[in-house]
Order: sequence, then C-alpha cells, then structure tokens
Amino acid sequence: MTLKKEDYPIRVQYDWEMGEFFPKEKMVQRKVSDLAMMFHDQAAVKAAVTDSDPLVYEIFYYGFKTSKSDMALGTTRIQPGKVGDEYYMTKGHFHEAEDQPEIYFCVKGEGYLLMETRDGEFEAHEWTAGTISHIPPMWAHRVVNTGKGPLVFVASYHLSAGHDYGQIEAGGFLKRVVERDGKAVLVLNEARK
Ligand code: PAN
Ligand code: ZN
Repeated sequence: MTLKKEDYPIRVQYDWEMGEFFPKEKMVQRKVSDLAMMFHDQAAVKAAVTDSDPLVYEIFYYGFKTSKSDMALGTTRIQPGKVGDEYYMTKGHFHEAEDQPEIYFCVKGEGYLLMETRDGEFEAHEWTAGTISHIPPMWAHRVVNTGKGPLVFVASYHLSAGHDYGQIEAGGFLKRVVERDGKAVLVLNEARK
C-alpha cells in the first residue's frame, strides 16, 4: 500500500519552561471580555474589561491528521488572577460527539479540574504539576488556576470530538472556585439552583 504524505510519523517538541510545543499550528487567546458571562461578579468583569481587559489563557494546537485518524494535541496556559473573588479559568465545554473522551496532563501550577454531566453528576480533581486526569465521554470540563503562577496543561483528544459551549455559557458549572480567607474553596453556583 502506498502511504500518503500525511500518513508518515511526525513529532513536535515540548518546551517545559514555556509550556508550549513547537511547531504549533494555531493559537487562541481568551481575555476577560471573552469570558464575561462565565464570572459571577459582573461589576468586577466590567471594571477589568474597562481597565486593561487582561489575558486569561492561551491555547496552542496541533492536529495530527492522517488519512485514517485525527488526533489533536493542545496546550493551555492559564494566567494567575481573579475576577472579583473567582479564579481565572477556562470557558469549559462538552464534546459535541458523545463518545469522545480526553486526557488532561497538568505540567505546571496548581488548581482544579471541574467536571459534570448533563444529569448533574459533579466531580472536581485537585491538580498539581504531574496530575493526569481522564475525562470520560459526556463530562463537561473546565480548569481553574488557583496558584500564584501560570497553570499549564496538555490535552489529547480527537479533532472530531468538537466543542459544545452552549450549556456552560448559559449557566456555568454546578460549582465555582473562589477565594475565601486566602484559600481556594468550591462553592455552589447560585445561577444553577
Ligand atoms: C482543550 C480546551 C482548552 C481551552 O483543548 O479546548 O483547554 O478550554 P475551552 O475550550 O473550554 O476554552 C480541550 O478540552 N479540548 O477538547
Ligand atoms: Zn475538551
């Protein structure tokens, strides 16, 4: 069988210091304004956006597409910070394809991976550098940075998984991660009651 050009093995190189790999195909940045509806303190959102609209996180992607498969690699770097008392976090999403899981590998920093199903099951994994979480199909996922420095994680999934942000944009996760007396705690999300 003659292999096509895309069917040969390729590699990328991970830079542990930067929390990025090279080469990368695409980079997306999300600022406070892109996540405005995700934070519960809307006055703090408005103040942050009016002030400097800070960067919350960046995602770098590489798609490994062959004639028979579609693996994707992503690395996400979440800056330290809060909007009001709520820590910086990813938007969070379900996969469009209901049979698609994902692996997240925390390479730097500390925080939480929040996961929930459409039926209201909720799980949180506390993360430090080195934690690897398997996100089963049908579980929405969001990462929260509760540390003083950047939180970086690598994600591996199929491109065909797709991203469904709708439910999370509308109501958020069942719990939020906020600072209370200098500590990160999980509290119920009032908007979901
Ligand atoms: C990740 C996420 C990435 C950013 O690659 O897309 O961490 O999070 P949001 O997509 O929720 O903004 C992934 O889970 N892909 O499936
Ligand atoms: Zn995902």
